[in-house]
Amino acid sequence: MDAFDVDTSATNLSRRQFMKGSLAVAASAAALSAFGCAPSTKVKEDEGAAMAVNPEEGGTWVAAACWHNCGGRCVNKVMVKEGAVVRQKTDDSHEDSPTFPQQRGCVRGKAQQQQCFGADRILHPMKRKGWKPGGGENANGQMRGKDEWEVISWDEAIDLACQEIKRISDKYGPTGFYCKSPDASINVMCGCVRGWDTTSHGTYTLGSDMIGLPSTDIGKANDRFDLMNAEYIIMYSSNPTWSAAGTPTYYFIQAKEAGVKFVTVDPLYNASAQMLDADWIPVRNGTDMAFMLATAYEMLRLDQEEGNIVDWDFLNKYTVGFDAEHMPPDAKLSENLKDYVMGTYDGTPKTPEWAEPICGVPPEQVTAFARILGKNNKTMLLHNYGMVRCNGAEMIPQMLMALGAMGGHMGKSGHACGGAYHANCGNYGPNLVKAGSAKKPKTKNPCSTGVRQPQLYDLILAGGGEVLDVSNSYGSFHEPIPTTLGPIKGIFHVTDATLQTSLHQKAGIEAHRAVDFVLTRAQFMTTNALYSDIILPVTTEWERPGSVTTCNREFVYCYSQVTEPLGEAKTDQEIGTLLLEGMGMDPKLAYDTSEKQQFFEQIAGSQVMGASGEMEPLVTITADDISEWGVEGEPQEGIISLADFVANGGYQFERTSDDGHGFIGYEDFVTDPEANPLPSASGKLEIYCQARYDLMASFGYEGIEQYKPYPTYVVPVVGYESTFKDKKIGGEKSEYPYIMYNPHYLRRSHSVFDNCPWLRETWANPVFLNRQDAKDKGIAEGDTVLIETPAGKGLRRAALMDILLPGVVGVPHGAWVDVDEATGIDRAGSDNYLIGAEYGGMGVSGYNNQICNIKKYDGEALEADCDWPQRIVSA
Ligand SMILES: Nc1nc2c(c(=O)[nH]1)N[C@H]1C(S)=C(S)[C@@H](COP(=O)(O)OP(=O)(O)OC[C@H]3O[C@@H](n4cnc5c(=O)[nH]c(N)nc54)[C@H](O)[C@@H]3O)O[C@H]1N2
Ligand SMILES: Nc1nc2c(c(=O)[nH]1)N[C@H]1C(S)=C(S)[C@@H](COP(=O)(O)OP(=O)(O)OC[C@H]3O[C@@H](n4cnc5c(=O)[nH]c(N)nc54)[C@H](O)[C@@H]3O)O[C@H]1N2
Ligand code: SF4
Ligand SMILES: [Mo]
Repeated sequence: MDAFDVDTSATNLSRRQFMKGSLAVAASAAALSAFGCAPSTKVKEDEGAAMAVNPEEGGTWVAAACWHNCGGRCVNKVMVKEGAVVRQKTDDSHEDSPTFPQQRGCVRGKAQQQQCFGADRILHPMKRKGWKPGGGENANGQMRGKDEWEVISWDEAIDLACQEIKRISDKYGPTGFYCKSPDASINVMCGCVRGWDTTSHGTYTLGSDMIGLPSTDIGKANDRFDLMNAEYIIMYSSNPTWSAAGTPTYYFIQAKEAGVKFVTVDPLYNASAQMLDADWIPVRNGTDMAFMLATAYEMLRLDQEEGNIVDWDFLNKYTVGFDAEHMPPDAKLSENLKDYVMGTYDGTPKTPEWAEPICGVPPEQVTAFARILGKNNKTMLLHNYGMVRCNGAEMIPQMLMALGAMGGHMGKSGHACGGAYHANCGNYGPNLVKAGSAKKPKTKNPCSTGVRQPQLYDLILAGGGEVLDVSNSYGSFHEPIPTTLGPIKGIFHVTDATLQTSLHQKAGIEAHRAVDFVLTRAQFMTTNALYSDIILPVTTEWERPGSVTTCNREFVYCYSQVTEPLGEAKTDQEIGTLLLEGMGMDPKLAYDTSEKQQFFEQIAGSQVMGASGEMEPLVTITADDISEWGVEGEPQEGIISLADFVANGGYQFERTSDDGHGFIGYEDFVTDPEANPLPSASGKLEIYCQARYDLMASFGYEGIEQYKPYPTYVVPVVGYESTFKDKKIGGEKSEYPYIMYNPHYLRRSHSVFDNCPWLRETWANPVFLNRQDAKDKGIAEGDTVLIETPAGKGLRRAALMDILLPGVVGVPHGAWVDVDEATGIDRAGSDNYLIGAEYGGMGVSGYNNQICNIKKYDGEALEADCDWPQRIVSA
């Protein structure tokens, strides 16, 4: 690619180098020196990182950040010697035991040193050669992604950026800019139009509280010790072994060893299912509603024929909308779930035979699943969110909750129904330790408009237009505010990988080429950076004073600085400060304390559950500590000294199964529903929910007339039906006969780590194909496959699988797009290059039920990703 002057010598690490981590680090450090910068490392105690010297190695262990949105939160310790990381280890602060487990890291964490010291780090401010401030022709926008780069000074970078920001701001005001989630400096400097998206929690993002669930359905599954009391744990669309590394898998293994039987409902017999020896219910992506409705039908049938399946007492007392006798007072439609399932309204009972052509699950498996959900079993229905990141999945939250309620699986030991997500998966309950706040000032974006993220690109390309503003910020929807936006001329990228992780990437690239100015903070030549004009080198967390994060209810991690900033990299706060100064504004409006002070505030404000049952200060801080750190604060009494807290890498609350800190979700509500109402209008679980439906209907998005205020089967705007001509299941197949989905993949945390040579070698990032599908298409293992969708084309090498449902194609999430400008084909297999902007219902980003075709590629075969050169831009 023209944009890179590529130096491959330091990058293609062999397997032997991978095995010898320290050698490989030396290689990266050498590459940095060649770049005019040898990393220097700060190990002085007075810098806040109290480190235990290891005399044997002559190095120093530091608790180092692993800061990504990876689903885990683990201890990651590095030994720093002569400016390089020479060893790495995980939690060894105490002996490991099932009740007091170490917070062990994953392989990505071990490759973290290549994030900080990687040969491809961006170390200097860079400018795209063809860009000049002033807009229009000066921007030379079509060259974004193709142009060459030049190193410029910080002074020049800030001066150019501020000139352009002022110009755009003066002419167009706050709506002249776009940033998915602006930071304090952007809010103060100019403001911007924001993008909202349904990312992690899919359709649970819309009003979970309105149906009586906690926000995004997180927090009402039980404490880890209670997993052992279940007879069955259903892992619905859930693969914590991949997507929640750290302790969750360990807790599930303990349940397995205690005799709990596992069931997985998933198009893939995933790694968690394999490890837990789960029974597999293979459901086609985006068709869970059909499967769930048939399960409800079978529960009702079995209950009538055999009894003891449906917990009528639970339904009647704690829910509304299941049947005609228990409707919520605000219902505008006299319909209910039970009558819909029985076919009262449409003459179609939602039997397993009705569901099978849609969801692909054999009827006998539906019956078996219905029995497991029966009221006399101790069953936990734990879900992740893959099945709601689908078009048409709007009513899944209500349906899944209805199934849990039909079996009465809430509020009792051994029973649960709720989200099992990220680092808290398998372990919910009030926090026993908690990180303090950094106490940064609050800033306000002068523009309140949030636009559905994938729509923004079309809006930019159209030079502005009408939008319906429906979401204030992540997770909070409101009645639509029709808004007219003018042209967007500037794009900022801060801490999101927006151009890579949002739908409609092809239009996104064009939109980036259409504006006057794109300013990106980056550590590497990421996709955002590649299509920018000015890149400001930002530090990694390893180059900052440190921070405290709440990892799970039992553990807070405290990490410290590993090295001085590499090259000319600066922290986000330093960059924000320079920009504000460049704009002639007071940086104090955005940042009123030092980063060191913020770190200290987090430590001082950290809390632990005390003997009294109240949260109390966690860390003991002396007057000497305060003067050594050079910060402002008051001495306080806690249970661990500041030096130990920093050196150990935080604090873990030691648990036992009878410590009184167990937690059963919904226990208070089930014990006394009047005294402890849920957040819904009726205070109960709303299987029929007028409020959530009315809010969604007010958006007026496509296909809304198909929906009801209770769960029904809806044909999605794009989904399985679209794999047939005329959307008729069973008819002739369409041009795109397969369903594509995006597993969150081991190599990466979203887009992060995709450039890491060790991880590229470890995880190949293939396209997942069913073996028979591949055979039918003449595709063999390792062949280069062309994946075609209505939105774009991408290449990946084939991995053939017997554990993937036929008709399903897995394109792992987050690969850095690499468009061949001649063919328009993306060589990297970026998920979002293959997805457009179609949406309906609530506007969910339907990552997991897109349509595609696959073929053996007749062009040049792809090399393995680990043999691709890194994106190294030389000065
Ligand atoms: N097709 C498809 N798209 C998806 C998904 C899917 O399943 N399929 N999943 C969605 C989900 S669930 C999510 S949560 C989103 C995630 O979307 P993003 O949050 O956009 O993804 P990340 O790759 O984590 O982006 C973080 C970026 O911040 C940069 N960064 C790291 N540290 C710093 C720092 O200190 N300062 C600055 N300025 N930058 C830093 C990283 O290099 C990276 O570019 O993606 C969504 N997109
Ligand atoms: N390694 C790694 N871990 C991560 C991340 C990452 O990027 N990489 N991202 C983190 C973030 S922010 C998030 S939001 C989480 C996401 O975490 P998850 O939601 O757990 O991740 P996914 O892999 O998208 O989906 C989980 C399972 O759902 C299945 N599935 C997909 N679609 C459907 C469907 O329509 N129906 C059913 N029944 N099953 C389906 C998939 O096959 C998969 O086994 O992961 C977190 N952890
Ligand atoms: S799970 Fe996440 S936090 Fe833990 S070591 Fe892996 S990448 Fe780091
Ligand atoms: Mo996410």
